[in-house]
Amino acid sequence: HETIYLEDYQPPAWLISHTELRFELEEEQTLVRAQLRIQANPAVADKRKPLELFGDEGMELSRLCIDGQILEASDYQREAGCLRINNVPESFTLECVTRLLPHENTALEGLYKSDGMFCTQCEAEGFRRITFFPDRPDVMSIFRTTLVADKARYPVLLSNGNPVDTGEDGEGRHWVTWDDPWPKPSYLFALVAGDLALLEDHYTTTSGREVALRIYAERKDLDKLDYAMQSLKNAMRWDEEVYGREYDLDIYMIVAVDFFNMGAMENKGLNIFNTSCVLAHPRTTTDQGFQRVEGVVAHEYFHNWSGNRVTCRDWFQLSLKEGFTVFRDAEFSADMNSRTVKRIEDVTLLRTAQFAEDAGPMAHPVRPESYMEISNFYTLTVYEKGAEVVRMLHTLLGAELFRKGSDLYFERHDGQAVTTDDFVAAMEQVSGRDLSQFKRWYSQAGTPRLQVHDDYDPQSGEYCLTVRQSCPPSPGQDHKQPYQLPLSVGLLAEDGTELYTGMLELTEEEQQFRFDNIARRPVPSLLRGFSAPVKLEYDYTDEQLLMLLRHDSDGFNRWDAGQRLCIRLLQEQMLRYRDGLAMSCSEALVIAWRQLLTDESLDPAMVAQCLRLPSEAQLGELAERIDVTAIHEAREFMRKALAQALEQEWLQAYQRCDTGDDYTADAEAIGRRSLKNLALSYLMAAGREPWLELARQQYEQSDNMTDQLAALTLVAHSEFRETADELLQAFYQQWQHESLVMNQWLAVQASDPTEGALQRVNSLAQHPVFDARNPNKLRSLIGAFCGQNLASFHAEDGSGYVWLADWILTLDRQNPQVASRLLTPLTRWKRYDQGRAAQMQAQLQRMMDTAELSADVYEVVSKSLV
Ligand code: B3K
Ligand code: ZN
Repeated sequence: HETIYLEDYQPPAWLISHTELRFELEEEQTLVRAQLRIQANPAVADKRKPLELFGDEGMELSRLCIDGQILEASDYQREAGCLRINNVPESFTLECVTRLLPHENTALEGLYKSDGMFCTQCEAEGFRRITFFPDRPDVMSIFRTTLVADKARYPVLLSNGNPVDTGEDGEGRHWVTWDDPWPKPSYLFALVAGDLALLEDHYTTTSGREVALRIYAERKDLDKLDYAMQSLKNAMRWDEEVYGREYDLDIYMIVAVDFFNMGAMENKGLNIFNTSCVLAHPRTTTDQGFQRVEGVVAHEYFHNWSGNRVTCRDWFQLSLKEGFTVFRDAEFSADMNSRTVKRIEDVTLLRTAQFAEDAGPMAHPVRPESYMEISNFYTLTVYEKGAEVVRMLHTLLGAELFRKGSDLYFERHDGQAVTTDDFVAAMEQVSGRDLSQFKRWYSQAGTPRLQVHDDYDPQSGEYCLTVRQSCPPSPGQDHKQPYQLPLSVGLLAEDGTELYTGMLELTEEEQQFRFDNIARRPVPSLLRGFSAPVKLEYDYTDEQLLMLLRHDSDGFNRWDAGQRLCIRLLQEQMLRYRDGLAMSCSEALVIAWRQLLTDESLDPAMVAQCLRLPSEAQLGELAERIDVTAIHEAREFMRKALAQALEQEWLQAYQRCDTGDDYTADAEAIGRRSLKNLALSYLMAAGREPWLELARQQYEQSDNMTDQLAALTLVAHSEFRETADELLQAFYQQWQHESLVMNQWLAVQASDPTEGALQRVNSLAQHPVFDARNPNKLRSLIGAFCGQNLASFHAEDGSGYVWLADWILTLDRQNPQVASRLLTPLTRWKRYDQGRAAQMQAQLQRMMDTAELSADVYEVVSKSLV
């Protein structure tokens, strides 16, 4: 397996102006005829270069012509994913016919079948599984695509752009030709053929273009498309208002497919979505599911500008489109719902999973420098940290200049394939600032650490903050240069009055900031709104944190103060547990929580966020050595203690939030349900029979999946095994025909921490609702067990590790991308105690010793073993 380096980038020697494709879709095979209009790239000096096209090794080439002349086998060479043709003219038409077997394509890359329909996934390098092509994002061409298929089986034939012609071929076959006027790279190509139902609506853009909006799904899911449609219209309006970006075709299509490696794909004019990111109905979809649909629909829509009209020069620039688009969709969701809650959720994900990635063997900069398999770099670092980097630019420049910069970026690079440097250059130009130091955020990996100290001189009234920044080494980067970053700060008096509010800018390794006329020693509120993706250390007292939790004017930092306090208390209990001492719960915490829980003037969504203990995964990320058992025991102890100490208050909060209103998916209703179900979870943790009855009642009487699934999960994870089995069985009976609901059913059981978890997941893998070819099912079973059931996965005998490794080896032959992704938990072996680390390492070694690993799994395993 070969490594590709950013520094080796060369512009393409050949350009394609037009790509004409004809797909003969049949049950046993698909024939693809591609006609490419090719010219030598005038910007590349060496004109005698052979033509090199990418093409998957397994793809059958049945015809190859240049300007109508069939090529002899001696005119070209095929080797390792590449087709080389020597002695081609300056400009010519290449015709190429390939034969594909979509029904055997289990990798779900290129052309494949999902539940009887044909669909494609081409990002990043799937187009080379369809035909021979310069399959790289900086080669953009105009596509015209004809699909031919049996009319009864595949009445709907879709591709990018607009339908321009259609007809019947006799023998029950029909065809449709699609024309996409916008030049695009091959990774944005898509087709769909199937028997699909459709929800149609329309949208008028600010300049008056009428756009048909069509969302396609299986007929049985037609009632689950309204929310995606509304989200799409909201996103279109938002992008016009906030970024001045309009849609540019007459049709915008979304198709829902059940077999999909990721969330969704932004193919030009024809988005293809994992059903889990588009279908939504109150009866079958949780609040979280609704918000995911809204966010992903918006994300893919926003790519039409940040990704499609302006695309990436090469895959090292992936964050150019992904980081920016995640920032855009996060701001959209913040505007549609609660800004602070959205921020808390995003930061929690970053701190839990991205920080862990930064500290692991696959750590890489937002703009990676090398890769073996690009699919391994669709990561939290490229997406979420990349979005934080764009957010910092927004903070440093301010909203107005940032918008000017984005306008300039879109205008200057429309129709081009560009780099993150080009993005930053636009921001530099409009602001007149030098952002060269800032660009270290793109080139250096690892999570920076900020250590803050303060001094106060009561005589002079001067307060001084000293900030030291550092960043730990990461693979290939031993020493890091200081970053430029915005540090949003408030200074509070003891009674909570705000004495200072502002944004400090860090550029040095160590810097001091002085504040005058401060009458008393203030409490600093640091890194407000999480203004930079760093780990901030300041030696707060418990009292200071409690004060911030009550009074900080920054909602995010109010929450964060509470979390810091919980983390500290949990870490103390972990030590006590390890030393065999009795654990205890702080009375001050109970009092603070009681205040939050009983103050009816507070936003229930925020209260719920504040009263949630940090997850086991997050506690693990924070630990030097991860002690799975101590984390689990300390957290369970605290949960139970807080449950019992506040039992009446939890019940009152439950009753207050249980309004009996009809289901709506707005932020307020979602916030109420989140506090209600959190209260129920603490009542269940208190462990008394009446609360089991309350949960059962909620399970039976709720009219929405949020409440039903919350109750099911709590009972299923409790010691009340009889009721647990009864409800799991009832849930199965009720929902066995809803594939997405069955995913939840699998995940609930896979994440059940009670005794015997491995045995349960093993038998679920044999259950008829499970299908090892469907990535959603794999994530629900294997992903949930290894990622959310930490105590079981990390069982001391190593059984969880062997189980995962067995799965990876099986899946790698079938779907390398999914295999490589599921492998993540094993890569963190160095963070665990010796016994566990050795067993995890042994499983990685076992995989390494297996012949013929895919590039995907090979890259992750080999880097993890270093
Ligand atoms: N751009 C796609 C990612 C596809 C990755 C395939 N390996 C989804 C998105 O970020 O919008
Ligand atoms: Zn994206």
